[in-house]
Amino acid sequence: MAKARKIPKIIEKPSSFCPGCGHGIAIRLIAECLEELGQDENIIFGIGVGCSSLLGGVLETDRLHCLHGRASAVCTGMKRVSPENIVISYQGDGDAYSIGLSETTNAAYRNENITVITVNNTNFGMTGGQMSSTTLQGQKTTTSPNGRDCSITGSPIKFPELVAQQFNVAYVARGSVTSPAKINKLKGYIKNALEAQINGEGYSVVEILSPCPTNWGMTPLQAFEKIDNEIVKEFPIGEFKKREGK
Ligand SMILES: Cc1ncc(C[n+]2csc(CCOP(=O)(O)OP(=O)(O)O)c2C)c(N)n1
Ligand code: SF4
Repeated sequence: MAKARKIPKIIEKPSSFCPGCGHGIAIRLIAECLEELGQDENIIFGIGVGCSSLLGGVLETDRLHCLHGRASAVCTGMKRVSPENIVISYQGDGDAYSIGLSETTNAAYRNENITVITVNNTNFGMTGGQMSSTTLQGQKTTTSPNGRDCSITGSPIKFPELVAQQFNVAYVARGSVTSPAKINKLKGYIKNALEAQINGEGYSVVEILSPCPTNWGMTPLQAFEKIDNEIVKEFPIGEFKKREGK
């Protein structure tokens, strides 16, 4: 009989995410990585506003719920005053790249020694599926009922690509949760990001392509297929900046 997987110690309660949501997988992976790196009692989360904020109900850990979009700035402060702690900013795409684009970008620009995990489900999930900076051209949302028109709204923001190409940071990757193989790869990315912080190498960011079946009006399976067939074409997965010497 297959051995049951051990639940990380800091996972305290079941999550309240919708069925098929990717946030739960992301949080589980972060908890596993923290435990395997011996950092699960040394972590402070800065948590964004949105479904990302439900992390606070799942993990028994130190955390600060931040004003909308400001988690990177809050994490910068926490890390600077308490450099021995591991600090993770956990945010959605709307929080990190729309409302908080300035704070998110400036922390990367300064190469702050923090780790930012952004869950990109191409919309504002918690408030009912409005268009965000990552919504695809033509994608219908509650605020783009005819499909996003990038000639008016600008094109989807590719934050990992921007940071990897323009800033002096330690580690940048984008992963997905749509298959066990991809989840394992993603776990490796999260671990790399945390190791970069532990070693004082500087800023690390991992974006996670994540389904939002509720607002996409799909079954969980259809939502996974949308990521694999459509979303990865706009947001390719992989490592965009590897750690030096790794
Ligand atoms: C200052 C402020 N503006 C707007 C809101 C409303 N609001 C709550 S969650 C949210 C969207 C979050 O979307 P995202 O970051 O993509 O996270 P998701 O829910 O998809 O995980 C918005 C606009 C708020 N709480 N505070
Ligand atoms: S609304 Fe979307 S992002 Fe929020 S919990 Fe449900 S599926 Fe997840």
